[in-house]
Amino acid sequence: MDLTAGGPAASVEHMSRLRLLASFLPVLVTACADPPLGGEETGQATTPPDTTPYDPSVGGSAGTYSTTGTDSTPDSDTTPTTTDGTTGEPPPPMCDDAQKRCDHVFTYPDNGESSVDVMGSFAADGWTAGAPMTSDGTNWTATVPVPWDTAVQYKFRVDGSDMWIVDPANANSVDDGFGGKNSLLAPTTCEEFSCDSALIGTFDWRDSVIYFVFVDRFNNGNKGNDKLIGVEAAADWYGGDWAGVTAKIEEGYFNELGVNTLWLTVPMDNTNDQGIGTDGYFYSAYHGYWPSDLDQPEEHFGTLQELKDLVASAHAHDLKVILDYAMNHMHDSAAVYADHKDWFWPNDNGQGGDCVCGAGCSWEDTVQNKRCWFTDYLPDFNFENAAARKFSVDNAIKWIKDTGVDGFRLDAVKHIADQWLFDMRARVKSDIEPTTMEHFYMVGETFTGQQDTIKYYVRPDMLDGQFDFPLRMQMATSVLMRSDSMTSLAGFMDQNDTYYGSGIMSTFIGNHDIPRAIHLAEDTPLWDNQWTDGKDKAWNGKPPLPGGTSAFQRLGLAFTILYTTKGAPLVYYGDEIGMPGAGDPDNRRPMQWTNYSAGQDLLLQQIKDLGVIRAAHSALRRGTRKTLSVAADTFAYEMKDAMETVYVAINRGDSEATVTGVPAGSYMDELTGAMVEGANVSVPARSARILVVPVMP
Ligand SMILES: [Ca+2]
Ligand SMILES: [Ca+2]
Ligand SMILES: [Ca+2]
Repeated sequence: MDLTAGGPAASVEHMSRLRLLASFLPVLVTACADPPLGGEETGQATTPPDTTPYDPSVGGSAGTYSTTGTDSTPDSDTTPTTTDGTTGEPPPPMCDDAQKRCDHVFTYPDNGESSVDVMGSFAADGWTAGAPMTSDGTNWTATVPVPWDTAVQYKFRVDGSDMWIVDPANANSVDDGFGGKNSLLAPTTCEEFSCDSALIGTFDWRDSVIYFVFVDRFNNGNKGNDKLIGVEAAADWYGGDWAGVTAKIEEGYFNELGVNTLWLTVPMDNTNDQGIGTDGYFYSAYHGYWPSDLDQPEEHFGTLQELKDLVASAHAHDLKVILDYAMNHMHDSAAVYADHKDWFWPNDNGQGGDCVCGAGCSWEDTVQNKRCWFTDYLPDFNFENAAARKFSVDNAIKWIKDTGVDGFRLDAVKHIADQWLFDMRARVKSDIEPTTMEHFYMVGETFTGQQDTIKYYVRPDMLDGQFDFPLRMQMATSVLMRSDSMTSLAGFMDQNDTYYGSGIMSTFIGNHDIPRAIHLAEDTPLWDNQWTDGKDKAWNGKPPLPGGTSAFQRLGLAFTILYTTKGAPLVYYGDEIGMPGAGDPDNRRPMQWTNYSAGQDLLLQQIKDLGVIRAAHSALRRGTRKTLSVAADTFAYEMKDAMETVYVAINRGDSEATVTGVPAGSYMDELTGAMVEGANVSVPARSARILVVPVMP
């Protein structure tokens, strides 16, 4: 969505209570007039990036931005904060007993071992992978989610060797089948359980690296389907299409880049009407967020067969495909709106005014922001209405069946009734997964800095994950803009790493709703607010490609962190070459395919290298992160699983620095191929080292 960002971070209790009330809304809605949101024309937003309600793909609206749970030092002039006092933890996730897990702390006395892993029956691959333990000098410990109400057998593996030892502190044991014993943990239950993602299928979505193909702006494979509607070029259709994406798949562009998942813009037929934005410019529906016929493909993008061909080609090239699905609203030219007015909220705030978000109704109120219209020409589905909900979910399921896609990116999730998500997940489980035998990944967009609002939807009966906006904002300040320290980033990540439990978040530095990341990475950042929507330069004073290499190196550092930590990293098309652009629509320029600058070449090569390195090291994708050292400009951490440990040393500074915290030893730097000595690792300016113990031939 985008235009959203709105809504206060409701506590869960708050939200569910309001959801129950929602059907009585027409009489309950009062006080719909929000104060105007300030700052969006200046790029110095004190609230959210953007309120322009013409394009739900436009970057957030209202402000619930905050940095919940971080140790950053907010600047009251630039850091958006919530106006809503609600906080509160999300409820425990919902899942079957078979998926429930209780955290258990395994302990083993530290007698000077170099490493200890706890191995056992607690995980599907438990006896081969296990869990690495960490020592405080007295005891080795590891916190492991163990199956609900199920006995667990385990042993400790010492020094990574074949020496497996029963728990000296646990008298309960059973025969291990090899003439020895396994320690036995009695069945347990717990108040606070987690849910095992219990992924079915052959693809583990923790291994996903996502590339956002903004179809209209990517590659024009068929000039025969081009058709302009006559608005300014930057807001008109450009001509990119599914045939063009397929051509790039077959050229090997994505495989060479090292991504394995494509996110495609909304495929359904959009209106050919133009719509005016609050910036006074007219826009076409090139972005895909003005659907008018959910049963037809967008003719500018091609035919359904061409989309099927794209998916088939992607699969043949080991690429997954996820479709953007925008369920919140339709364009008012849609037949379904004419035929079923009762499936939509009226554009009426009950007080004699409209219910456009940010105008007659509020982006922030958790009842109003479910029913408000993003613009006065985008009727908002009322998914409290079971028939409307079924129509929408049926349609979403049909697109999966018709195209064979592997997942959805779901737009604006906090602007629809929760029940749509519950229904969608249930239908995916009953109608799709038994046939495909692969897990259908659903990642949501909730444009906010509030972690708890984002987390609310990350649960087995709703979403697998969401885009990690809070992480993106902290990365922008600490790595790109350097207005906050790496210490702040480390502190943020230390709590963010586990915040979403077993959810598979998509981590990112750029998307289509915020100005191009390269400009925050310039020696003097083009904006001084990480939340800016960049609209102040979207039409006039459009930024050029930065010269030199420093901005590209800083952006490369941000990607280095994303590619060496957990989550599904997202590359917004063109960010792999640091494409320039201010706010929407300038952040959606046609993809640049040739004539790269030295800085662009350097960044592109680094992204390719990072893809190879991430694929080669399971610890980077699935391991546990631990901060090893941090200072204003430097940051070191380890990523560890039972198979290996990888060390990452970052220096954002403009001169070479010594990064501490890596254990003494000799390492191979996977980025350069150089041999590097620990414990004090020398890292050149604006660069990183990814260190592994070299494998002896
Ligand atoms: Ca075309
Ligand atoms: Ca169309
Ligand atoms: Ca809505």
